[in-house]
Amino acid sequence: MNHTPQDRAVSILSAEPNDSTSGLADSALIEAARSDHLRPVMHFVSPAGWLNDPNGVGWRDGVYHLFYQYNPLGAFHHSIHWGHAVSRDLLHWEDRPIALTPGDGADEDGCWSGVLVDAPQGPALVYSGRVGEHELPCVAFGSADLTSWEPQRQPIIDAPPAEYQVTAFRDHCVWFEDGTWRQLVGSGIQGRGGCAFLYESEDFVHWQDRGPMVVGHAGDTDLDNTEWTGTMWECVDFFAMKPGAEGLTTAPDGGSGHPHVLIFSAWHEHQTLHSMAAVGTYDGRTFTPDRFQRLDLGGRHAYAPQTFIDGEGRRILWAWMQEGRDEASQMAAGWSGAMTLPRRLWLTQDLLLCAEPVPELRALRERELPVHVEEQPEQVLATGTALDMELDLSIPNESAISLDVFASAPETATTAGAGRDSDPGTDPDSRPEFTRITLERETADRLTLSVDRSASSLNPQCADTAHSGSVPHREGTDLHVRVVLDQSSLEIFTEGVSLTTRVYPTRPDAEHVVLRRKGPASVETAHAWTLRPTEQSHRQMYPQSSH
Ligand code: DQQ
Repeated sequence: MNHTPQDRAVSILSAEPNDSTSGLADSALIEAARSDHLRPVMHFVSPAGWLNDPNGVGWRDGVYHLFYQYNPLGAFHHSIHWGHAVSRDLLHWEDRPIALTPGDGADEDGCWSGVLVDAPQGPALVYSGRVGEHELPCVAFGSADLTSWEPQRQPIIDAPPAEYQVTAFRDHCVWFEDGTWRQLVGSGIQGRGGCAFLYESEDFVHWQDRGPMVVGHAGDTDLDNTEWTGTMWECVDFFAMKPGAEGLTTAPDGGSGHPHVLIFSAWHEHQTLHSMAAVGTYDGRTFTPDRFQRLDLGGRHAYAPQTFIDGEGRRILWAWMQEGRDEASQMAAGWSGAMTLPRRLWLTQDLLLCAEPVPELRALRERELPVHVEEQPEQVLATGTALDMELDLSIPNESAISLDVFASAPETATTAGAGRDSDPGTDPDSRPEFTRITLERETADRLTLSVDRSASSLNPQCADTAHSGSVPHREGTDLHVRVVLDQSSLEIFTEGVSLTTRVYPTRPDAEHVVLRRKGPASVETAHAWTLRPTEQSHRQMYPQSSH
């Protein structure tokens, strides 16, 4: 397989400002970001600069809180702060002052990922303070309105458990269970696999080591195996969930007898691989996975997810939509990273963790486009680069349906097998661009969903590897597919499976959606809407309090 350097990003990019754009004034960064046509218009993005993991996600008194890994100095991973934004509808966000800034002491080189907790002392952010190349658990206590924070600048756990040789030790999940505070720290044990260490505390100040709650099996290093669990588990997130479409969920509860879910991001030697979920049994001390699954078929483009329970009792997830263009392009664009759409989770009776966009997102539909499905095997279905589409499909045996999105004008887009390497004699600037989504029948019970990015961009510095995976679906039953496009992001949802990726079209006409059918497949219904932009009109790199 031909991997461009951007196919696997490292969790710590070059880390030092080494380009002229890093010295840009705040207003110039914001202006650069806003003028980039590849910046999503209805996904959450930082004012400009760098964004990675969602942190401290939560709901309090009707308000959603989204904290996130943020570098206000520029679009590179360095000196990580915690940005903060609030929303009442999960769609429109208002910036709040930066919550955490690296300081003297335990977080002098960065305030890495963590969570928001209602601690006995009041609101608390439990996060990973970074010094040099190492992280340790830290805490900051905050005001009731969650806008001002006092980092303690002392680790709350002094070191990883001494009896294990760990691959790394960071990221947190904290809950109250059976009269005790519990904390997981993401890690890995050399020679064994990723793991989550469990700690307990009576007072949220002193934390006792209870050993590994669960250890994976690293096995052989296989970076191309999309189901490999890696050698370290980043961003652990743990909760109970009852099987059923309602997604009934609680904090972990070893006495409940309910299935438990551990979400983590598989990592290996600075490479961010993909997010996964383990579903299994928790007895209050040990978690025994029955199965591991991919959380999203787009690999690192839906990385470091974190979940919370909202006022309606839904478990909602955001993940970091990591970029797929090179570092220099990110720096020049003045921004990097976006959140996925907020997704509601539930567990099937077969203990498969599923996701779909929250229904609130329908409110962003601006205009319904006329969509007429015709008989011919290939047609333009819609035009736009910020679109929400819903289709009901029938894909019987030996058939497939493809949608080319971000596709240049059809005369060129329809060239069979066209791709960057397929016709070296063609003028490079007139080659077609398209990103091909395909759903193909595999068995009576299963489809394959894939995305081919080999012709997504004429810019050779963009990730071009394909994504694919299985979708459980019984032939002859309804098949509903949702596709959301937002400038450089693509999210596909079907049967509870999601696939998130990033593409960077360069051609001004790369705005068509082209439908193709193979064999007896058919489109029963198809709808498309343009999407309303949601970004606030005035943003600052260092937002001030509105109170
Ligand atoms: N991102 C954070 C870490 C985490 C990683 C650093 C995952 O805490 O392990 O920005 O993307």
